[in-house]
Amino acid sequence: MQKDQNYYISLEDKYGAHNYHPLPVVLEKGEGIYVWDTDGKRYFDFLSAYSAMNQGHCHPKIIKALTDQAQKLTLTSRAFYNSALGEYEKYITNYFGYDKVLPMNSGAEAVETALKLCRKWAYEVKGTSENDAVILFATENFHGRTLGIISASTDPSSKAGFGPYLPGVQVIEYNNLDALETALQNKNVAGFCVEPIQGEAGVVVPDEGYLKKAYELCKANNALFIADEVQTGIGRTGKLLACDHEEVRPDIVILGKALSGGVFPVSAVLADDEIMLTIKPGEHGSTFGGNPLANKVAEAALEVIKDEQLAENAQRLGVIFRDRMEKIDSDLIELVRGKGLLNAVVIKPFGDNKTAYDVCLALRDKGLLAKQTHTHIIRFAPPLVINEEQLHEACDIIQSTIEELSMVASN
Ligand code: IF1
Repeated sequence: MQKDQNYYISLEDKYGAHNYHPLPVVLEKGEGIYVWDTDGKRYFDFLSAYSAMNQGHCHPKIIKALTDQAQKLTLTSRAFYNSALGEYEKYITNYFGYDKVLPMNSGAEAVETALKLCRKWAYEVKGTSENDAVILFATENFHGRTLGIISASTDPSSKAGFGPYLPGVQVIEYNNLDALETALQNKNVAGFCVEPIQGEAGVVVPDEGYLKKAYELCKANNALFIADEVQTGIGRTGKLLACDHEEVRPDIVILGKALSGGVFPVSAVLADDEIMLTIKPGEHGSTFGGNPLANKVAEAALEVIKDEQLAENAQRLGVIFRDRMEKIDSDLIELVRGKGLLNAVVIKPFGDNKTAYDVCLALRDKGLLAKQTHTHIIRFAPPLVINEEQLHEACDIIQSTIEELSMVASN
């Protein structure tokens, strides 16, 4: 018997932690760029689970890798070798051009792993005295929800009420090279952890050349450039990694989300031997890190990105999307920004204090799902498998929704 959406929503309200405030829609099925709610209504998915679904929902090749491996061996722990890990490690290190990979599960775990590697490298290679390492982060950063990571947050909703915080963390202004150069004068700085484009901050794209110059400043001061590509990586911004737009090869690359095509929690840290081998046996790990299921799923997910040229598709369609948004004749739109198919539209408050959330509700009613961030910004990030015709159809929905709300607001 078909249950109405409030049945599902009330269950979550009664039995689940209230750590989210989801848009009121209950999804039951996903395929490619579409999701369906429990009433069978179809939506364009323009959030892609925060860029985890670059390959589209339930991609057959990735699902096959999952189901095949699930019948054989799902987990051994790293107490023993397994036949899938070495081949995956060879595949992903060749794919991205690094000596080694440290496999983890969530993005936050991979970020924490990168920070531990950075500190270890500082003490064992750079020669920083024990417990004096400092790692730089950018204002408005988002790297996950662990106590270590939120110690670097400048967002009260991520940080407040969870103290005390991790020492050895310093925040500098994003997209400000002078601030970075000044901070690097402190020889205890071990590294700079940064998003090439800030996702949660609202798809904030730094000035052209920022990443390249930031990397050079880190190298000039014997500090590691750590790129958090959890959201921007795996083709999302129109290149395999967002750092590729400036031909920057980070010392440490952090991957997650679409590394598995949204099928399974898989994350990874890539680095060369000088950094990676500072962690010795027994000094770091995880029960599920490098499990056979994750290895096969991630390999398939990465193959799909290359085979279907999804980064190139994101690059081409991103230009079309931003052009479509910029052509919408509405004073609701303050600005449009992004790279590839990671884009955001900044909405001016309208009507009686209506915000981007109200636009998302209206978009939902018209069959397109997107989510606001920081009240006035709507992130638009469809799966990279979207084609030009589907993109225009989705843009038509966004355009008509915004034009109709503009009319209401102006009355
Ligand atoms: C939430 C945000 C996005 C990330 C970057 C690491 C992680 C994330 C650049 C951690 C995760 C997710 C987390 C999720 C919502 C979503 C999010 F709004 F929180 F900030 F995408 F922008 N680095 N981002 O974006 O990866 O541990 O989640 O696998 O926590 O609400 P994770």
